[in-house]
Amino acid sequence: DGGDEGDTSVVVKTRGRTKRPPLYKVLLLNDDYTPMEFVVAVLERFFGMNHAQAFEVMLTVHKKGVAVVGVFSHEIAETKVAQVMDFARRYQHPLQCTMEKE
Ligand code: TYC
Repeated sequence: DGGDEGDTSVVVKTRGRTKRPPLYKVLLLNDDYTPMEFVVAVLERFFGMNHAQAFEVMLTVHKKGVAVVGVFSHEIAETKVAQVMDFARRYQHPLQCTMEKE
């Protein structure tokens, strides 16, 4: 009787460090040619900002040269960068967006 169900034992690891996945900052860079309204539209469209927030962040980039526009997992950060770069290229603006490990 029985005997053909194999070993059902489970090994449970109870200790050890839990490593959270690294986060990545998405950076928007200033340039002399991309229209301010286009940058505001990018921040609204891809980073979920309202118009006032987007305008404020755009001005920060314009004045300081760069700003962090969001912090995401590696995959989401890569997607945001690609979306912004594709959108800028489509409208032939030189806007640059990059990511770096936090
Ligand atoms: N410096 C640009 C201008 O004067 C505006 C600008 C802001 C461009 C932010 C890029 O990431 C940027 N038209």
